Amino acid sequence: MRVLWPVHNLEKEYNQYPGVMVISALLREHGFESRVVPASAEALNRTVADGGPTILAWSATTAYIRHYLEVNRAVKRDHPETWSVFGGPHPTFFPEIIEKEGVDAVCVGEGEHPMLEMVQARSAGEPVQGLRNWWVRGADGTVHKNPVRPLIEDLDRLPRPDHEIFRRAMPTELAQAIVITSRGCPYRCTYCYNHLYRQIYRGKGKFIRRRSVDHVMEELREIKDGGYTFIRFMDDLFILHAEWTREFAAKYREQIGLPFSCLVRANYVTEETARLLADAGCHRMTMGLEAGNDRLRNEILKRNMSRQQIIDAARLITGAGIRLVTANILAIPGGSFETDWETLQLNLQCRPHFASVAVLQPYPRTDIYNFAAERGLVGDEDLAAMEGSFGFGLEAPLRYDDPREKRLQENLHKLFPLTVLLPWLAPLTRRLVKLPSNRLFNLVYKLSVSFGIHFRAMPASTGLAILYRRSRLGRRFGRRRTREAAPAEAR
Ligand code: B12
Ligand code: SF4
Repeated sequence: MRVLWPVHNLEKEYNQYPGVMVISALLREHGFESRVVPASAEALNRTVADGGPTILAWSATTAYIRHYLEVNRAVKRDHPETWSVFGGPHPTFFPEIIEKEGVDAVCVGEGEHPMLEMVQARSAGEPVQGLRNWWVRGADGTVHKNPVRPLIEDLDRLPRPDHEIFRRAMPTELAQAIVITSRGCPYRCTYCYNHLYRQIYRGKGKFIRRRSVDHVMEELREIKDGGYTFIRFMDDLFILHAEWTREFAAKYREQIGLPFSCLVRANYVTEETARLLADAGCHRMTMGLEAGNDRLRNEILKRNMSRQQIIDAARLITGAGIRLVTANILAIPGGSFETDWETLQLNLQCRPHFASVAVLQPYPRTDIYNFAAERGLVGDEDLAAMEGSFGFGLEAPLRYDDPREKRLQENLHKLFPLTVLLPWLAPLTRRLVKLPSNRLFNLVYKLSVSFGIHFRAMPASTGLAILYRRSRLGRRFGRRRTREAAPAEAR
């Protein structure tokens, strides 16, 4: 039995999916073939046709689900014998996608052991209807809805993530590696998936868990040997545990030393942490600023932090020589263009190296979605746009009584990163946002984001390597190189 993990736009993707990597490691440990493949119907049909029994394993966020369901449906029509399973954030919150054509089973929550059991049972020809965490469609069409098992208590017992699965599938060498050292977050921000996850797992074990520093170091040594130049820690709150951070900083500096980035929260940034991580090689910290207006930030988004905490943390981070990237959200329900402008102002005070900015995507079933829906600002029919956006949309999904207000907010979104890079533009930006929406603003947005990510948020060599890799030239040249180097099973 082989497991294929389809990934959208694989030839341009430069990130790996840690959830897929850890499940894949477990499957390979148990002798199953597991590989990442391009998520297109033509490519999948070809691959499925020339192999044995196959499980298509889709790892889906809301922004990708529509596309994945469509491709899966097309493949299943030609190859009904293939078994299609879905997992990841969207299926976890919407196991109802089991009703969609071509979906055989949906995994709710953590997928390591559920997936292993599913693959073992399918290859042995045993029934799968009763497997925990799974919603399974039976032969007669009945849907079996099984409860989730407890959360994995000790993350050190999981195998090291299978970075090879992405390296083999991607056309050129990858520059940066994504690593996760913990699961869970103590906060309940209304737009984030954590409060929903908590509800699913209430009474099913400790929510916040962390791998030991030594377990993480083993993974990092492999990554270093693999030739990566940058490590991107994507834990929800990397500096949550002060003692862990101290041990990590000392060992990382000694054993790894590659530049890295991590995600932090203003109220956890201390002088000591910033200094320790800077000495260890921290190149960038990404910090949620989210909203400049206190009411929006604390009452609506439930961020639980003051302006002063944000300003102090920014000073500590940049003072330690670490690059600062802020994460911001515009078009928040209950807000306006003027509150979005306050967000820009707070960024100008913090002086980040780059400001990433999104128009709020109120993902269904989150508290912010319910808040907006109760006020008639969003409805089920608006979900379609989010389910097919492939990332942050350029349009605000909220409904507006006044189209001018929507235009102001959307235009500010496009000009935001550039204005933070060049603060003297602020008076001009305030005038420009009144113009009709136009393609030039979209272009300015794309160019300033690309510049900010590749040259301000990453070391220039990594940023350039990624840009090259995504370019036509890089893809053509790199593909040849990988063909020569990759083992036959990966082609
Ligand atoms: C790392 C990360 C990324 C990485 C990797 C994405 C990925 N698909 O793995 C990158 C940088 C590419 C990324 C991009 C985006 N991300 Co992101 N990201 C995260 C982050 C911080 C950690 C994810 C992670 O690795 N967790 C650890 C692993 C072990 O958990 P996991 O991924 O959930 O996987 C487990 C289970 O879900 C399950 N599982 C997962 N897939 C499958 C598949 C099968 C078949 C099975 C059985 C089980 C299974 O088993 C896994 C192991 O237990 C999460 C927040 C979070 N804490 O989860 C946001 C998060 C997943 N991202 C989010 C978003 C919105 C995005 C983007 C849309 C943003 C954008 N502007 O483009 C894109 C989508 C890109 C994409 N194709 O997925 C949202 C998704 C919300 C939603 N409802 O969909 C999250 C939840 C954050 C949030 N705000 O709430 N992201
Ligand atoms: S602090 Fe970050 S990860 Fe934690 S709940 Fe808030 S947004 Fe989510």
